[in-house]
Amino acid sequence: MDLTRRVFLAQAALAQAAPRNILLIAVDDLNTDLGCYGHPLVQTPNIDRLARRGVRFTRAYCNYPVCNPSRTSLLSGRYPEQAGVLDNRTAPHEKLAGVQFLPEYLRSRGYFTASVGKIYHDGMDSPADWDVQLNPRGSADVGKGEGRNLTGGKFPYFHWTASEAPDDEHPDGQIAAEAVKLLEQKRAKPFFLAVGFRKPHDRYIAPKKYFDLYPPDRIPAAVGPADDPNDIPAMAYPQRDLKLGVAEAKEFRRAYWSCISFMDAQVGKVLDALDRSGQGGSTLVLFFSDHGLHLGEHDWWNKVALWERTTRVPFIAAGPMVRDPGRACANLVELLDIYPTFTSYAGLPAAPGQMGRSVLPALSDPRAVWERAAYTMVLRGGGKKGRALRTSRFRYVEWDGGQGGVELYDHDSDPNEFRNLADDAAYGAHREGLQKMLRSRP
Ligand SMILES: [Ca+2]
Ligand SMILES: [Ca+2]
Repeated sequence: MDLTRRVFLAQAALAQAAPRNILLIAVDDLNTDLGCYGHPLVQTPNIDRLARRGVRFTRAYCNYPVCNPSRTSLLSGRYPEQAGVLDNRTAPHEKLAGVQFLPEYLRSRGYFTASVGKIYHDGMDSPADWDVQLNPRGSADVGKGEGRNLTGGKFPYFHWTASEAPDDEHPDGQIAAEAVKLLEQKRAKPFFLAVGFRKPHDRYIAPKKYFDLYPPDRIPAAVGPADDPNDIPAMAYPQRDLKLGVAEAKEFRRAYWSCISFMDAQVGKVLDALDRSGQGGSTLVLFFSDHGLHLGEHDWWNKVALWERTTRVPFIAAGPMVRDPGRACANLVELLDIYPTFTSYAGLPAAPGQMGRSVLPALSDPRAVWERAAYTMVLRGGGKKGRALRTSRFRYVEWDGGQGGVELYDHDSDPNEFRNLADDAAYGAHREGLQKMLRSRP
């Protein structure tokens, strides 16, 4: 059967069956500091509620630890080097002319598609992607309130504000409100609604009531042994002039977590609207972040790194096929698995060139176990690359093909990646196997 005929039959099936709606909730710069991922302080009752009715993936990884390359990779279903987008300036389609990204693919096959907030890196959507695209930016007053820059102004983005403005004047409050309106509309087509929240991305601005959830005296100061950086290659750090004192470190964590709780409250508004709409039973909901963030681990305070803290992301799926809800699943997942997951749920043919695989089997069958490796890369100065593999047990990283250093961490004994075992002879066979696996990657 030729492709045109297959697409026609798939569209006909789509029109007859119960609508297979998709709600994608993307969060910017969110690590796994969430209640449902076991964080002892961070309050996220709404994301936790989604996890209770879905499946929470505990080993999900981004393919690039920066906004635009990560989002381009997952929206195209290609690894970053294949997509050719390794920075925040290159347009997603620049090297992929003619390739249908996820929204366009669903739209051209019968879906109503809508983007609210940040899905693509800002301003980089293709006109063919969306029926509706909304990007509320908040009122001018959100920056008013107590706060300060934590680096004396050296890094402008290290700024927090306990805002006096209420939720609905902030960009994320307005993004939730627009998503709620779209969920309240009746339409004949199934929908793909992509809601992209902006917090906890810097600057760390949230209404003051969320800061009040985190009394300063409860915020931890230290996060690892002082000698941790000693066995880390220099190239692993994007820069070494970013330092925070103890007071600033605690304020940074408090502000980041406050932004998470604020974002969580907005997620709750969208989930409530989905329930009220009566469409929850036929909607696949996927919650994820484009990459994680360091809060001082390994003496680092940002993203653009290849450790667990930046590459690991929350990834929660809920929908009508879930058996045994509330379960955690340790199967390895990459963000580029999202595209084939959605086309599989929609009952559509897989899009050409997809490098990921659907995670749906893990939702419908708790016994569905797979062993894969997650691949993440990052670009350093002079076009030099860092490339990392995460298997269920190890993280293996090569900087500049090994010339800039190698890292090997054993998660069975060292979940915080404190001890680099790359030069440990006892791990020689593991290192060799991982190197071979990494070098076979695109
Ligand atoms: Ca981001
Ligand atoms: Ca170390």
